[in-house]
Amino acid sequence: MTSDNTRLRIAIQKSGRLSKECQQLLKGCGVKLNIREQRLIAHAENMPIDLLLVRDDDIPGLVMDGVVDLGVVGENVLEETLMERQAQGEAAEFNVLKRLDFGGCRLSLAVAQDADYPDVKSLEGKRIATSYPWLLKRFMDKQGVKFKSVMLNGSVEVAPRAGVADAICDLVSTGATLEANGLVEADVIFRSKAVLIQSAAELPLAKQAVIDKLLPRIQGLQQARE
Ligand code: PRT
Ligand code: ZN
Repeated sequence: MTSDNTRLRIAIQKSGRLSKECQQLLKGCGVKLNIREQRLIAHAENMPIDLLLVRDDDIPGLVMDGVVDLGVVGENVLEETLMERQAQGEAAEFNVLKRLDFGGCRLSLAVAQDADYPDVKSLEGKRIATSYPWLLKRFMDKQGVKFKSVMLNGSVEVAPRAGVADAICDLVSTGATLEANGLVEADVIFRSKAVLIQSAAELPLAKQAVIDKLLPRIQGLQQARE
């Protein structure tokens, strides 16, 4: 990354469910981007902004460590990272500048369609596969239900059929993936949207001025879409 500390650094997802809308958002704010495949960095042509194109999981940490000034990430990933870092005594500060109108989904418990699930207590002592162990644990602790976490970073929805878990806790939007895997949504534990976050570090005036320009434009774009 260039060491030019006058350009605002924004981390967005390189490729995935948030990337297109993040790029459109910036474009809508008048930021001219020249994003080339396989590049970690993209420089805006008409504003002092550099984009860092990364895995979504890396975005909260980059903001909390002050490596970038802003980031766009799902609240699910943000909250999970926050709890993990707090537990490990790592820096975990940031400010939410704006909740965005895309990336909507929910983190839900799901069980086999033929499972007996009167309520979450029926998962007592069961194995639950998830990529979100901290969010899951917080919910289950609140409910007073003990369980065994099976950490999977992908293919969570096949875990019950594969016999490695009794239930799953995964992101859902349309529900098609659950249905295709013979599962039903049992309880919603977290509702998420993409958010724009800022590092807690104090910014040079020039960078703050760019943020002050972007924010009302984002606000305007979102209002126009309502
Ligand atoms: O490579 P990288 O690590 O950057 O990407 P990723 O594969 O980890 O993330 P990605 O692109 O799948 O999702 C990025 C973010 O989009 C998530 O962190 C959420 O904030 C948001 N989001 C919104 C979703 C979904 N909707 C979603 N449906 N993320 C994932 N899914 C998956 C879900 O895990 C399941 O496999 O889609 C499937 C369920 O979708 P339905 O429509 O069948 O219910
Ligand atoms: Zn990811």
